Amino acid sequence: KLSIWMLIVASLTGCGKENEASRELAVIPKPVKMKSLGGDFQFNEKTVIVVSGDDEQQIGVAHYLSKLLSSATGFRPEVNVEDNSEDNSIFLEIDKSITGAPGCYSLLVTESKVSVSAPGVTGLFYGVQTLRQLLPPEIESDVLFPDMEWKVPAVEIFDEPAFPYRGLHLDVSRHFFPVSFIKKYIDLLALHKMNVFHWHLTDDQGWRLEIKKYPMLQEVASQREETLVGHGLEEPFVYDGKPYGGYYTQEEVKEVVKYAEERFVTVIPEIEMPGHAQAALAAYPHLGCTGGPYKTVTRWGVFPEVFCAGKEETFQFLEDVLLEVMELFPSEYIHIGGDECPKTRWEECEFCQARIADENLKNEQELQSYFVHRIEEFLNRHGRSIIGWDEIMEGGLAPGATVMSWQGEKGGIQAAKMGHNVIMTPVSHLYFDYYQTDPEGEPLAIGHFLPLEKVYSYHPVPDTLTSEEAKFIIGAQGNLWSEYIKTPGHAEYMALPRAVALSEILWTPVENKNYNDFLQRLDVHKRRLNVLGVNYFKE
Ligand code: TNX
Repeated sequence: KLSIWMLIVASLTGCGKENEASRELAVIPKPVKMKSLGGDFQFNEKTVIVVSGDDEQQIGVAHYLSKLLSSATGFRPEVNVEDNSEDNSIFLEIDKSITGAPGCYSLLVTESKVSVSAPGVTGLFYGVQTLRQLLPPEIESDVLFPDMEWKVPAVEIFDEPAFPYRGLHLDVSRHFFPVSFIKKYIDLLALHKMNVFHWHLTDDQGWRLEIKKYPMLQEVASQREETLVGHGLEEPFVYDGKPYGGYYTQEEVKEVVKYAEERFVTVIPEIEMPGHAQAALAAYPHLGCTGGPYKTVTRWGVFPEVFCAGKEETFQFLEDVLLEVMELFPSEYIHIGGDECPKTRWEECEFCQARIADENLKNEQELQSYFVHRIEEFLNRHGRSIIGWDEIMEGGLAPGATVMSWQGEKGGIQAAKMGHNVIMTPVSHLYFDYYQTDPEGEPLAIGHFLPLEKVYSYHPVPDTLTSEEAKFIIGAQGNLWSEYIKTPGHAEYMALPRAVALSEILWTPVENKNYNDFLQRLDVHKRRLNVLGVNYFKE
């Protein structure tokens, strides 16, 4: 593909040099301002890390960096609070005079030292991620590279995120993923300066969170009788006939939340209601309108059995569950689902109809709104806010709700106009369960087509919003639904590099985005992903 003529032309025009510089500074997401200074800092066995204060989190970032720098190099840089060596140090300093969006930082690399400065620890952590990406990819390795020169190109950077909410989602209900993979996923978010992991913990096909008060959730709702292994036109449903299940213990969840916290990632749990609830109903059938019996669902889709909105027991159950959820997850937001809730059972249910009459509601849409409202009030009383899929707007939006707009941008636009926070996650651009190339030869996916370039082209703020309304778009998120994704390797394959493109959409100012430049940096970045053992999609 590269002809000798192209190489000659490139060397004559100096293109090669530029390429070299952009390869050296192949940071993703692209920093806001970056200037190459020439020369480099050589990291060696005498390099120390110096922190400007004894704040626990700041020291935590320093140790994180020290660990990152140890395995491949064999040096384990000391962390000093006292600054007694000017040269050959990596400084991590809190500097309140630096201003920018939360997470901003500046990074200065000269031949004698590295300084990461930021008004807060989050910024220090992001500065460390940039420093990491400026080091050779081998730095990520667990095995020693004894003869390697650990050079960082001299550079001056100022950086800040364009959006405060930079999310990636994972559905662990349709298929279950082990804690080790959840941690790797969180590591990948951190590498790309993403800051929210949306953990889709419950759905019709499995409830994956231990709730002490309701043990049947573990025993029954986390299990299903068989697993759908594929579908084809000739044979629409193919099952393996083997039982499938799994859930996270509360201890494991605490471990994940702490792991994420150390990487400046907030874990937002999602507990689906009132729809996508059949696994919970299989465990506690009295919470459904008909009283069951129900089974944890084994195929994919939208199902009529939902939480009964008429019975008080439903609210009691959900409040108890949410109390335990709040104990485990310190996030401001709790995601309550709200999508795809068929109303057929409610139409036929005497309890639901009585509720509609008692509360003076017009119809089942308003009953759903009543449901979400009540849960919102409960969570608000405990100092939390709700996020819901855009269907929560049906029948009237709960007053403080944040809307996750997945059915295109329409719901998000409408919510922003009403003064609600919005997270954009449209199927058209951010559904990473869709095919990323010609389906021929690809592992089975849910359908549709979403190539990398289309993801990169996405901008979360629609032009139809005024600048005042645009402020309500707090960011965007990529969703990874796992109907057809059974293994960690397959999840990585679907998520990357599309999530890498997403990170740049959310961090880099839209006017600095350039797809070809991104692809060049991605080329270098892929070497890092290789060393990290990430099974990303390769053209
Ligand atoms: C729609 S997105 C769903 C999920 C499916 C997904 C598959 C959303 C809120 N609901 O239940 O897994 O499509 O792409």
